[in-house]
Amino acid sequence: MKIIVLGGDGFCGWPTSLRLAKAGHDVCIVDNFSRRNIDAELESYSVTDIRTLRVRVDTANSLYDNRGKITQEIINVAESPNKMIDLFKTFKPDAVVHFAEQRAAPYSMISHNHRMYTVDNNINGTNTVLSTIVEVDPNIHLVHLGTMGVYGYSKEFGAIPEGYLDITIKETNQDTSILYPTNPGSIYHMTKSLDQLLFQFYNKNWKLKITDLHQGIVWGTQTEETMAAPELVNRFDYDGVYGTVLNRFIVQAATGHPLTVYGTGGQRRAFIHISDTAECVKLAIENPPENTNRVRIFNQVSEVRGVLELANIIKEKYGAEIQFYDNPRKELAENDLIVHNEGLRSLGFEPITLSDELINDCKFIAEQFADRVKHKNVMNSPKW
Ligand code: USQ
Repeated sequence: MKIIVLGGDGFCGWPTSLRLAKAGHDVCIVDNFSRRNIDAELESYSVTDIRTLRVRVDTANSLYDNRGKITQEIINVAESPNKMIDLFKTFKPDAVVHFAEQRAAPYSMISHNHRMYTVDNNINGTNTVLSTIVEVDPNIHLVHLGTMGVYGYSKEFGAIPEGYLDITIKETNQDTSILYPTNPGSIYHMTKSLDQLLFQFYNKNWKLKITDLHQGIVWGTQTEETMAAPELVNRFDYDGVYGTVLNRFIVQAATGHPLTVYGTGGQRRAFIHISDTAECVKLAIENPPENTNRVRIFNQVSEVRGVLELANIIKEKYGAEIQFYDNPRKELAENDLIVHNEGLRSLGFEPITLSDELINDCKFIAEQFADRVKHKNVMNSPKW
């Protein structure tokens, strides 16, 4: 297949692009390096020494001789509707993967400018992709990286279904299913909730083929493909803005920082290893929806874990200390969470769950690059 990966230089986009190319698909990576620019803004860089996109792509192509070819285009998706149309007309994709959104909840809550940027970038970006598909070829399958955060994290309506909630309308006693009521906890998560409305409308009006993947918290850094050469190494964030909780705990253990549990650590969340991110996107692309009656929504998650539970695992393994901090976020201090993930499983997804080996691999990388970790960035989250 021919696949455009929007945001293909990022933490999830890069390993996914490699997985797709290795599977024989031609991949066009579109990126404007916004994530690398934010590194400079926050003065906080990936623990690993990531190479330029040019070097990454050339290295991958030299390894994948008889497989898919990777090309790159530097485009700001949200601001360049005409360039997007030209690209789609020349590349003629069968599928588009949309990772090109600002993805950190804390970043979206720093200031007025950060709220504006996150909404402008994410909503315009998604609308541009959808409108480009309408204009060029409505048969293109759009695979979007959504988030578990659109549901909120509660058992208010029971176990979290895959996008749609079965309800009975009291007045008519009629059974139906509705888009799950959204309950975002940050401006970032709110943009992914708004994305859902855009998808519903474009699907209703133009019958677009859309898969929205509500992903949990990604942990880990390397995949089989990014390990194939040092030039392919994936990024690894540990700071209080972009670092996700388990990766932060692993870097903290590797650098002698106490494990930073926010509040009581009673928050339960869905987790997925970075290798499964790539695998699930590949499965969604290779198995497009059978019809366009509605947007297809899958929960892209492997397992549910508690924050304190994870801290205790890292503490036991590496003898780290746990420190409790006032939670900088407005979120439930404690919650229960059950999440359905049968959709991707029915396509062959076999979740990689937390294992000593994978945690050790991750810690090994953190130790290797420990001198790149800036302690002042560990607790730089804004409060909201
Ligand atoms: N937390 C701590 N200590 C830390 C960092 C985080 O206790 O040092 C807690 C937070 O308070 C929160 C939980 O860990 O309860 C998860 O925080 P996180 O920063 O790992 O993840 P989050 O902000 O939810 O965002 C991440 C990704 C985002 C994705 C989302 C999936 O950055 O792109 O959409 O995970 S989900 O959380 O399932 O909505």
